[in-house]
Amino acid sequence: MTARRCYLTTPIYYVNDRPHIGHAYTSLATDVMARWKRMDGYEVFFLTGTDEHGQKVEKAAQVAGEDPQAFTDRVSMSFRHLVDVMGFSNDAFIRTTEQRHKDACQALWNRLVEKGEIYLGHYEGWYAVRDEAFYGPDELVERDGQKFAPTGAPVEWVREPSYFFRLGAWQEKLLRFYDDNPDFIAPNTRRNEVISFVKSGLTDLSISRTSFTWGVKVPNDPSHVMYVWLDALTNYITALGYPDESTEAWKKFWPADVHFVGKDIVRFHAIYWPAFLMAADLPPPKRVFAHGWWTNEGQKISKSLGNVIDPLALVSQYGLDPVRFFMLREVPFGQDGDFSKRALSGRLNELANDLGNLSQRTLSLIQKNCEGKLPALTEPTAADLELLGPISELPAMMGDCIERQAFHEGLEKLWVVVRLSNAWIGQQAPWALKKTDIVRMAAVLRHLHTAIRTIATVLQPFMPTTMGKMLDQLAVPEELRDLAGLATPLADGIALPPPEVLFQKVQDEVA
Ligand code: ME8
Repeated sequence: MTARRCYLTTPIYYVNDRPHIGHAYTSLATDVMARWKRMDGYEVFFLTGTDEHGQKVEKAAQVAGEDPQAFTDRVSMSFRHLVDVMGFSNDAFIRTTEQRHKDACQALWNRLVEKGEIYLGHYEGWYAVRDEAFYGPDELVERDGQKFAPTGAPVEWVREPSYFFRLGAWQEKLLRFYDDNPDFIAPNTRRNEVISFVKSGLTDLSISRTSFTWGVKVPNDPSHVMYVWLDALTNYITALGYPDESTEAWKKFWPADVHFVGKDIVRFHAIYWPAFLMAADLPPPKRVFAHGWWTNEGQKISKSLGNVIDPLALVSQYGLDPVRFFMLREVPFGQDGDFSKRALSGRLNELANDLGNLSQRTLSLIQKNCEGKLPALTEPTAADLELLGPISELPAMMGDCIERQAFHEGLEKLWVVVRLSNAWIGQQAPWALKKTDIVRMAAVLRHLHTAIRTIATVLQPFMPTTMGKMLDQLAVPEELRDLAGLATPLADGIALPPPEVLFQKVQDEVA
């Protein structure tokens, strides 16, 4: 049996600015998978952190009038704060200015030198500081006589001595690697883009800069700092103890199971990173999943438009779990999505009307009609199986969706069952059975309890606090809240606390 272990990462975020909804989104998806895997009995290592070197961060520090280290110390804290506010369950938070990380980068560099993968030359070409990326002349677009990267970032002409990584020599090996590992890049649109980019020809990659100093020094040539992407990508192995490959963490968790990234940084993760690793004789990660881009009320999010969405403000206005639910329910993971107040209100009302209503109705009937005690479990009838059949399939269904990072699909399918449960309670009408068949009423309420328990258990990774409260109301003991725990029925007759409303309805807001 393969070990039940799982290593999941978020990108490490640039500390040039405050966190926004995009950062919260990538980390949220990673958090949900990490929580799911833990609940499924896996040993999980979930890593996030901050990317603190490079020209972009150096410039932001200059603009702020601060020393780069003091600046990065300060801004990095705001990403730690985001972790707390969003309830992320990461096992570690890495900063690229840590000494252990600089050591790891230099060790990887030395290994690449030993393997003959690095040579000294001269770089001359286009560079976009905003993207920290080199672009070929044929990739640029021209507007008003000025050249821009395909991302819209301004580019500048750079000419300086540089070390190069022999990326060109990796073209065929990368293509073979994608072929042998069809799940390495997801979704498929991104995979196709990467493959066609690689097929169009790879040139050697400039991996050092001499025109600024805020970076990891190149071993034996301190006039160069490493290209920030070589530095940044290495974080995924630093965190496991690299270059010490004898650590427990390294042996347990490398290669990573999924690197969660936005579609903007696929090239770095799906081309450069496996090439660096294979060149250093290290195994490449198993999968890179690139999600789409959020817009705000139909507009691209940008500082200049002043429409950046602050996740902290959202959480303080709507509450954490509704925001977590909204982000993964609203948009198919992998596609672009739009944030609008109207969509958010719609999803919050869905929580209140469907899930809140189901549990509130069931639990208050148990409170009122069964003295607050869990009715006895009975053999299900054919009618009961119409509820319990789909309910029993939820854990496997969600597990399958999460394995594919199809969070939206998992929630969509689960919601069908929430609605079915509400329809079932309507058909069974336990409130009417009270007068006609009290035994049947008790049986119906017990099956509804089972249904809500399963739904709440499966939803815990998405809404940990609220589902924790729902499981409290259902009197599910802590040790039975994982997936394996679902197999153990609760004892008949245990006391349930009086139910409380868990989701508030909101007025529809139109922006
Ligand atoms: O690229 N919608 O850091 P970064 C969705 N340091 N997601 C978004 C988004 C949006 N509008 N805007 C940003 C870097 N993101 C590098 C990564 S990893 C070794 C180094 C998310 O601060 C998305 O995940 O620019 C994107 O990939 C990431 O933030 C970029 O964060």
